[in-house]
Amino acid sequence: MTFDYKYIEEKWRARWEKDRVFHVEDAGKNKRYILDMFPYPSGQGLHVGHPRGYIASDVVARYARHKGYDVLHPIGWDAFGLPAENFAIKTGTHPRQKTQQNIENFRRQLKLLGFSYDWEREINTSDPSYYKWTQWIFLQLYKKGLAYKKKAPVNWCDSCKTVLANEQVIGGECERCAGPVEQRNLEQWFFKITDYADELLEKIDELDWSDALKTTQKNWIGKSQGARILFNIQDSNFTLPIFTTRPDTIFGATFLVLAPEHEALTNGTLQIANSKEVEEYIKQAKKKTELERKEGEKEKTGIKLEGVEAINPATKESIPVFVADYVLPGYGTGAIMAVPAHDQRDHIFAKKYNLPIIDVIQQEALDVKSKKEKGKTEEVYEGEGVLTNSGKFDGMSSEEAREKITKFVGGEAQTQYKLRDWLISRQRYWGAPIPIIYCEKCGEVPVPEKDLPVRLPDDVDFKPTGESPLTHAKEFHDVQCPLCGAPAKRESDTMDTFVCSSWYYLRFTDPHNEKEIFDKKKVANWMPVDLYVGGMEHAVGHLLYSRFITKALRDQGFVDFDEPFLRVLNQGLVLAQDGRKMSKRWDNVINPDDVVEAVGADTLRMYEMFMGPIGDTMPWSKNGTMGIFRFLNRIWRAQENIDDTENNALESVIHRAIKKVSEDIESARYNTAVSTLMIAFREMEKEKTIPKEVFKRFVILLSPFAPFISEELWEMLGNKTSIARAPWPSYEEKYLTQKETTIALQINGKTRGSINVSAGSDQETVLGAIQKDEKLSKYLKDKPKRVVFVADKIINLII
Ligand code: ANZ
Ligand code: ZN
Repeated sequence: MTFDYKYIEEKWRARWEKDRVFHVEDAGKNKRYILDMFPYPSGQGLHVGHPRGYIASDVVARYARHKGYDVLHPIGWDAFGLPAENFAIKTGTHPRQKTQQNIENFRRQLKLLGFSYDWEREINTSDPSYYKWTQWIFLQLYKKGLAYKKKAPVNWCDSCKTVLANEQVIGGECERCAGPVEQRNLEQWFFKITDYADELLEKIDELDWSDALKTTQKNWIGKSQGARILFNIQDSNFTLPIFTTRPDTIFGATFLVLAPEHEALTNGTLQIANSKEVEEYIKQAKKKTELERKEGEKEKTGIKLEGVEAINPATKESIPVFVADYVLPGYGTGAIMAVPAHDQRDHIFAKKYNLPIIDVIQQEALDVKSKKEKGKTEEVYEGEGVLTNSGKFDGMSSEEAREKITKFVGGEAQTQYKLRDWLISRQRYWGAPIPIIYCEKCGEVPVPEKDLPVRLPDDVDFKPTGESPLTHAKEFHDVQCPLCGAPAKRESDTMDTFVCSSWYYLRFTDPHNEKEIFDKKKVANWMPVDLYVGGMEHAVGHLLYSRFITKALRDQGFVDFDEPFLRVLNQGLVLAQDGRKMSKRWDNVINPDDVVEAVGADTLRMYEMFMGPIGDTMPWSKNGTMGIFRFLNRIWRAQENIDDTENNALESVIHRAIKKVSEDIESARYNTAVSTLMIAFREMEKEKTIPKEVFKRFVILLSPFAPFISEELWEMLGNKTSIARAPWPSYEEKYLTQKETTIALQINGKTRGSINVSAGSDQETVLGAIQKDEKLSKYLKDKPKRVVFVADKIINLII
């Protein structure tokens, strides 16, 4: 008998669909919402790395069904976005058509792998029935002042011809095309996520997320406690506020620095003698990316503002003022007091322009000595210590001095966040239109809710020009003002696709609702998501945006919980066999279609769980898949050895496996769950026969990992309904604690040896063990006339 995986998989795929096995209606008392980060349906289809997270979540979803939960396990498509549009520009295929094709391929591939999605809940963010509600969310935020338009320095990618959110700029480059990102002053739409900065930060600690994920998000929000201190400008009424986290170092502040974007440089408040030179510098600075400006080691550039002096409020001495691009706009006040002895950047700058460097913080005495001995007094000391050269504050600890000095110079405590408002407008075609109309008389007018969706027109020239392609779609663009009826213009920017994905998990609870975004009761019953599986790359974008949207909707009474994702699991990458990332460029991409063809979906699923801890990055191994394939074949053949005998040893084996596999699934150790199955099965194989009741339970344990073969075996064992909801077996303590005992083997009353068996083994089991023992099996060559058996003690063969 061989394992005809092709036949079996096809059979069960069809059966599941026909019987709606994974369809779920409403959440009962015991619900589990298990979610994958829904995919962007790219043209390449899936490679074997993509399903790793999907398999893990499917194992959990299937396990939860066995445990009797109502399980919501949906899937859909994050279908708007640049790749489809770029493809359209290259080939002329409409993004809608291309996206549709890609979705069909993705759907086929996911079905191939046997994921237990409720396909009746499939959603597509580029469908008007979905983006209608994305636009509706925009309007709710707009009503509360959480969506606003303003001119601001923003990230511009000149090859994608669009602005980008801060979260889409990776190391100064465009996340999509890796082109350089420059700063431009443009009018754009923002969501006011900063209103929620504090709550977003505070609540992270309550979540069951990995430390890496939590830290990344915390740093992105970037809370700094510091002070805002005013510096008077000499011979003027003008005061310049700066933000510092180290007011304790103010006696060492020997100059001030303004960001090139600082308004005081251009609005006439400062009498700058060399304004031409300064203007030139400002122009140059604009060409740099934020990363180039931030880079620590590189040389710092700047220009002294001639004729401008500030007064250090602590020392009352006058100090020069510079413009330099290492000070960034939009953080703090865009101006700093520079303390070159205790800040690396200021130090580099001071060295270059020959500015005084005054030590004001001393390390602990001993450290200073050792530092001096090493001749390193020149180095910048950025840590805490004891004040020196600081007048009456000398000798005070830096911590204590922070508060005291802030008071002394009339400053005020200020909390500062790195998080910026979320830039959501894009000058691209393939996205959800922003529901705003501009009227000459009425100004900015939100589209009335009854007029939603604002449909994305199909017939548009989508070549990017820097202006949104929708500007040129006359019928779309030229409209009537909803308030006064005068001719008006529709907003032609579309929304960042991250807006679409910031709320899709809510829609899955009520995906076909045409009257409202979702039924409040359904959302309340299913949410929050119990387990969310996806890539670490979403730490600061998607996961943060979703938390914000949830909180904004909560504050308007649409949902009644604070956090969307209680537990997040980040799967590691699957590398190619050669240890490199899978890439077309290296021709090392492994397509799951081929693997399924060669060894079946069960093997692929189980192998990807077995390859290593789910969070680790692992290379693909063909040998590894073959090992799993052989394992499944052995299980298949084991059917031949099933009977109704009892076997205490195997009873104990299966109880232990039940315990371990359950615990492993619950704590995301899918790899050790698989090895537990392997170990248990090896024990079963050693026996002449496997009791049916043991095998049955084994098949249930197997089914989350290898659902197709499990269904087939389940049916062969005489079951009429799908294994998907077969109750998960339970274990009893008494079987777990069972120890081994040594039984003496006697022949005609004389001891000839001994054998180890699990305690409580019956006569059959002990005889079986003797049979298998190399040395003792000879005593069984002739059938004994009689057997005297004392459990756990003696077996006496009368020959
Ligand atoms: C004086 C000082 C002395 C500073 C010292 C640091 C060390 P975080 O922790 O990231 O919040 N800063 C303030 N605004 C800035 C801006 N717009 N662009 C660049 N740098 C800016 O950093 C806060 C510190 O970064 C502030 O504290 C300020 O330098 C600088 F021994 O003030 B500090
Ligand atoms: Zn009007």
